[in-house]
Order: sequence, then C-alpha cells, then structure tokens
Amino acid sequence: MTYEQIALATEDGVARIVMNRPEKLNALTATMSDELVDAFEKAAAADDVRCVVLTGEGRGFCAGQDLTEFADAYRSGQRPDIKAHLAKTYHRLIPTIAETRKPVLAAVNGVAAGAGLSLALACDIRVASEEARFTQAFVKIGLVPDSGGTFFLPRVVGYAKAVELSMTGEMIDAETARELGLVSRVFPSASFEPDVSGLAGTLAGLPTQALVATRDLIRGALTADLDEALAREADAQASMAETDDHLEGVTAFAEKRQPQFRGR
Ligand code: LHQ
Repeated sequence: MTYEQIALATEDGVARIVMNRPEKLNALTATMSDELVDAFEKAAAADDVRCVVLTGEGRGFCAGQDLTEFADAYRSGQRPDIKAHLAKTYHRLIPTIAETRKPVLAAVNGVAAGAGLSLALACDIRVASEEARFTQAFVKIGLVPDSGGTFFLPRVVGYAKAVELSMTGEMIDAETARELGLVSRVFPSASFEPDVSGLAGTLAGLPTQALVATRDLIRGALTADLDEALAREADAQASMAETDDHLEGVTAFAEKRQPQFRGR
C-alpha cells in the first residue's frame, strides 16, 4: 500500500508512523485509518522493528475524526451511518494498535482531540511535547467517547477523572496531563524529537517479547482475580525463560556487562 496521509520510516529498530495532514491537525479520515492499520501491521511483522512510535506532522497530533467527511450527509439533512463507519475504521485501527507485538510509544507533539486522544490511549506509553493539549472533544458535538475512549481513559487516569474529562470536554495542557498520568513525561518542544528518539531507542534495545508479555499480563490482570493473574504470570514466565534474551540477560549479569537483547 502506498501512503497518502501518513508516513512510515524505520531506523535503528524504531518504526516511526507519522500522521501527515498537518493543515487539518491530522484529523482522521477513512483513508488515514486504513493506512495506519497497514503501517502498524507492517511494523509489527518486520523483524528489524523493536519499537513503534506514533506521532503527528506539524502542530497537531490528531484532531480526531475529520468532521468534514460527513459534511454532505449533514448538509442534506441526513445522518451518517456512524456504526458502519466505526466498524470500518476505529474498530480495526484501535485493536491493531493495542495488540501490536512490539512496544508502542505515542509521541504527542500537539493537540490530541476525540478519536485522536483515543489513538494515544491505545498506545503503551504516552509522552508529550510541552505544546501538546488534550480533549475528549466528543461531548462538544453531542457524541459519546468512541474509538476505545471509554475503555482506556478510566484505566489510565481513573474513573472520576475519566468521567469529568469526558463530560466536560475540557482542554488540558501537557503538564496537567502528566499530573493525571495521561502522559508519562513532558519534553521541551525544542528537544522533543531527540527526546522521543532516545526513549524509543531505549525501548527498542530491551527484550521485546518480555515487554509485550508484560503489557498483556498487566492488561489482563485488570479484569482477573489474583489466582488467575498468578497463573498467567507463571505461563508467561515459562515462555520468557525459553527466550534467547532471557539467557543473554542472565549471562550478561554473570559476566558483569551490558546485555545485548535481540528481541528473540
Ligand atoms: C479539522 C478538525 C476535524 C476536520 C481541526 N475535522 N478539520 C467518530 C465517528 C463519527 C463521527 C464523529 O466522530 C467520531 C470520533 C471523534 O473523533 S469526535 C471528535 C472530533 N473532533 C473534534 O470535534 C475536534 C474538532 N477540532 C477542534 O475542536 C479544534 O480544531 C482543536 C481544539 C482540535 C484545535 O483548535 P485550534 O488549534 O484553534 O485549530 P483550528 O480549529 O484552527 O484547526 C486548524 C485547521 O484544522 C482548521 O482548518 P482550516 O481550513 O479552517 O484552517 C480546522 O477546521 C481543521 N480541523 N479539527 N476534527
């Protein structure tokens, strides 16, 4: 697939997926959604990719659904078939991101609104530029959060803040997002790209299978009881014990050197 609205480039084990409609703050079209699914699938399948970064070109991360996509229907007094649209777009894209078998880092360079915020929430780790802003914009157009917005946000910031942010649609800045745990780190805008590359490079150098299994376990444990969680940990640990990276980790420790993990 050739891309019109995104870009994908891989360097030093990091696949960088860039939403690229800067003049519209990277608002999501059906085309962009298809392209993002394709890019995440490609990055997940590539042996040389050990970390995926999702970011936006220009001053926006992603302004959510492109509201002009349905303009004709609204103008003619009809209503778009949103259920069909969700099935075609976000219900493929969000699980694809969330289930990528590589660590996924959202590098939120600018405003993230509505489904744009949901994209970031579906990633494993979120970092922001100090210029980033965040809003559950859905309520402002009389909609409920979709694209996983009701699933991930309470898991990330807790029930009370998730309800408040979703009901008010309040725009919050990067520092507030960090205080809420919505993003892990805020980087100065001047050093945003190198700071993101540094973190992505660190993730790409870690034992990839263990990172993905860790995410799976933590996500699963949110709805498991303790016995189930312990049983899943034991199964996953038995699998990790078979990996080359585990052997490398314990060997490097014994030899008092830095491990060279290969993601195998
Ligand atoms: C946009 C958009 C946009 C098109 C900025 N679309 N052009 C799922 C299924 C079905 C239906 C609906 O929704 C969903 C899920 C959702 O995502 S619902 C939420 C959709 N998103 C929004 O409601 C956010 C709308 N945008 C905004 O509120 C503002 O643009 C924000 C707060 C994001 C940024 O404000 P500013 O920094 O002041 O920028 P701006 O408003 O001037 O936008 C710059 C340009 O981007 C502008 O175009 P123009 O040609 O006038 O320069 C905007 O029209 C365009 N743009 N968001 N979602």
